[in-house]
Amino acid sequence: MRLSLRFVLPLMIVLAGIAYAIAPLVDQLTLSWFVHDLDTRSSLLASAIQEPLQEQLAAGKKVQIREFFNRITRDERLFAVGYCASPTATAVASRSLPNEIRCDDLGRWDGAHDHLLPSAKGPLHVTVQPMASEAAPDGRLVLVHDMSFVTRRSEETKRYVFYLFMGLAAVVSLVTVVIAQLSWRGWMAGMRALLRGEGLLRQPGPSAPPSLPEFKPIARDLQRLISELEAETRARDESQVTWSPESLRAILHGELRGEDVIVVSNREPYIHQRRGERIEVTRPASGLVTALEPIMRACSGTWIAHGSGSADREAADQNDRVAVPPDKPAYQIRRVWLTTEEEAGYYYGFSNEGLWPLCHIAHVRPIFRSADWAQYVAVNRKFAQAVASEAKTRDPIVLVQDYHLALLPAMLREQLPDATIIAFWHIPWPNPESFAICPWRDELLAGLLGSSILGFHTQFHCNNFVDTVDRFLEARVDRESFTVSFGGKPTAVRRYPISVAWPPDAEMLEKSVPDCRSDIRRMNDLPPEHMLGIGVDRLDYTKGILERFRAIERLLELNPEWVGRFSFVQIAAPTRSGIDEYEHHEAQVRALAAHINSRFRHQGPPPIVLRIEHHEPREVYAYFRAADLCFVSSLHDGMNLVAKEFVAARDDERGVLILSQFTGAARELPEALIVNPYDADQCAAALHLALTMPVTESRDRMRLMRGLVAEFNVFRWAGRMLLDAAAMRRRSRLIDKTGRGES
Ligand code: GDG
Repeated sequence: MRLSLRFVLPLMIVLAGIAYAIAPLVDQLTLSWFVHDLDTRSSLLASAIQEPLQEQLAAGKKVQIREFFNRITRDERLFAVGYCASPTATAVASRSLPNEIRCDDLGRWDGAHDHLLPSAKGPLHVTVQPMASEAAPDGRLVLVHDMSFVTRRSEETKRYVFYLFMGLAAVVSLVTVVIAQLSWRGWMAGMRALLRGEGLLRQPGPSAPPSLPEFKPIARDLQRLISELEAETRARDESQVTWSPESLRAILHGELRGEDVIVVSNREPYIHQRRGERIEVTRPASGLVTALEPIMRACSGTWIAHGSGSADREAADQNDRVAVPPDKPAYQIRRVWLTTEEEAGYYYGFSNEGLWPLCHIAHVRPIFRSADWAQYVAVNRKFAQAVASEAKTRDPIVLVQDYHLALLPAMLREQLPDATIIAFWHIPWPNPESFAICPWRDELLAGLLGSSILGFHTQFHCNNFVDTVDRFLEARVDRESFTVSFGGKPTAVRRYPISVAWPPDAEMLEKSVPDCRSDIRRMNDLPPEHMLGIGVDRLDYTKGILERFRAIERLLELNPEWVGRFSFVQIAAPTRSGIDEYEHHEAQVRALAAHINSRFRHQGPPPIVLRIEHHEPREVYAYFRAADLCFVSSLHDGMNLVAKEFVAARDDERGVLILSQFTGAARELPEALIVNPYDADQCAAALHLALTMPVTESRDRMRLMRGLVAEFNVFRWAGRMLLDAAAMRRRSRLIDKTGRGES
């Protein structure tokens, strides 16, 4: 309506102006037409009255002539008639003949252009016609017409012209507004399709909107603009937020209005184990659990995971749920039960003998068995059913974790089409050639592309994923917005570098650094001033524990002054014990540690203290605080949280971090001593440098790293994903609303 008025009013004003401007022209034109009319009329009148007039002139009856003239001037237009026998005669005329018309002055009307004579009553039209007779060869007849009607007609004509132009304005406006409205709707529909990512390609299927070529040139610009605006807003918002459990809770309540959040992972955060008469609760050694547990405490949602503990069923209620943490319940675990065959095929087989080595370049061959794949599909479906039964709304936010559940996003999309599914891939994504060897490559890609957002730790892994899709699937890849459209649904591929809680739980830092130093040394039979290195890992071949030990051996060879003065404690949590490769690896780790210790032991404490057992988080932190250096030598690692935990644990700003260049963490912590774990000499040099580094230098490095981990903590990791999900939901609700409003 406002649009129409904005357009119609100026148009009417312009047309009224035009009407006003052309009115004098119309006047002139009509006047010339009327003058021409009266000229013709006068000639006709003259010939009509010629005969009776000639007769009366011949009879010399001037009085009758005058009356005759008076009679014929009763015609409303004929104002006066006169006759001049000669230029010197007096006119015989009707009473109304103006005084200005005299017989001796008739010549002025002969060549006159407009024949007009102004008078008090209005303009008069004067024509002089020859009226010769024998008695008066120069006789002339004067006919005077009243032209006041011309002024009246001219006023009327002007009015008509004005109305005509106004009418024209109304019709033009109406037609234009209707056309504009129709085009605007079409344009808006196109824009909406673009924003949904549909306008750029013709989607398969009969109901798909047609591709609009006129939008293509602006599509990219528009999408880039939106991403830039989002990134800018996010950066601004993020920089203003101190990321903590409270800010995360505020996001959930503010941005997501406390919507239903469900986490799904293979590993559960609390495991109930039977120890004789007692049930013990343990927390598994898992980077994923370390990261997500504080998030769930803040969100109070539901965490769906495999119930793997020997007392898990006993601890759960009849709905397979248990409230955790046990001492201060904040959220629910919903346990999914797997048979021994399912666990063997899905977890040990396809996930850990297939996908794990496939995605890590650690030179261990992946093993793919079709029986494992069948279990993987079946278990993913089981998890999908559990999510559907736990969802309290038709559009929950589901956070799908890791490579065990690659098919889950697409399965969930079938059951909960309106859900916002965020899948996070915690391990590296290899290059397309490496990934392509998996016989179920396309199924895995299609499964992951069921998610709304797919996250990786680094941009490099995002690029590898998008390259893999581009190479093997019929999907549209937009590298500007980093979005993949598969089967008409877009998936945003994003980098979300994971991190640790900041500040760490107060109980982790309860014991002072000097106390940790002395207690840990005493527990390990090491002298009080002994230099100490620490490594904390699951006992996995990707973590480079063998390479780490070789580097220590090399250090002792190259710098024998450290023999007897330096020991390295390796905490190695048993993991995936049923798999041959892991058993073999554990044996190799034990043998190498024993070999190095036997080689250098004679001169005091052993160089390597190997602790192959699970440790509680407090103990792990005590080791971090007691150590002079921490060595992370992964051969390939998505992020590696141990590196960040070591930094978080050092509130004394001491300690040196040696970090493999093949971890995601190396991209964020350049102040660590970055090494290639395959290069034993380089690693040995880094160990020596760490052991001799001046306090000022190690403090500067540690300060910078602590600044980064504080700012980019795990609450920010989760917060960014949830903010992106919230923005996505707002956008799709707006599109739904405006789309419905129009139809
Ligand atoms: C995957 C990716 C990514 C270790 N031993 C014990 C123990 N741990 C804890 C550590 C740390 C966690 O386990 C290991 O985290 P990582 O990040 O090193 O590695 P993955 O388990 O392989 O995790 C990895 C991570 O997912 C997160 O996305 O960083 O790249 O491979 O928190 O402290 N914890 C306890 N006892 C132990 O004996 N309690």
